[in-house]
Amino acid sequence: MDTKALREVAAAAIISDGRLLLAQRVGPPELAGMWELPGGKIEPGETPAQGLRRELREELGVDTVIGGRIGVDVPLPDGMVLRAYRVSLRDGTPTALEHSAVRWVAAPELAAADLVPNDRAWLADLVATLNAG
Ligand code: DCM
Repeated sequence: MDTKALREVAAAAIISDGRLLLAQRVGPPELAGMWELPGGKIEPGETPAQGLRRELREELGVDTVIGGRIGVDVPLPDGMVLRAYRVSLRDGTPTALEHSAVRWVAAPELAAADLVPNDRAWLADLVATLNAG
C-alpha cells in the first residue's frame, strides 16, 4: 500500500496593481510557449509556503509573501496535486530566470492568454480577483 502523502506543486498568483504575473514555459515541448503561474514542486520537509517562496526566488529572483489559496486543487499524474496561492512581492522585479518571458496581465489579457491546460482551472477565480481589485 502506498502511504506517501500527496506531493504538492505550488503555483503563485502574484498580483500587483490589478495585474497578474504570467511566466512562459520553455518545456516540455507540448507546453513550451504557453503561459503559467510560476511555481514548482514542494520538497520533503518544506511547507508549501516555504517551497513556493524558494521556487519564486529561483525562477524569478524575487522575495515574496505567500498568502491564502485560490482556486481548486488540480490533480496531476503520479499522485501529485497542483495548488495556487495568492502571493505579493516583497522585494525585487520578476525576471525570467527559468522561463522564456514574464508579463503582467489585466483581466482581459488573462482571459485571452494561451494558458497551460492545468492553470485554466483557475481562470474564473483569477479574473474575479483581478476585477475585484
Ligand atoms: N505545472 C502546471 N502549472 C503550473 C506549474 C506547474 O501545470 N502553474 C505542472 C507542470 C508539471 C508539474 O506541474 O507537470 C511540475 O512543474 P515543473 O515542470 O515546472 O517543475
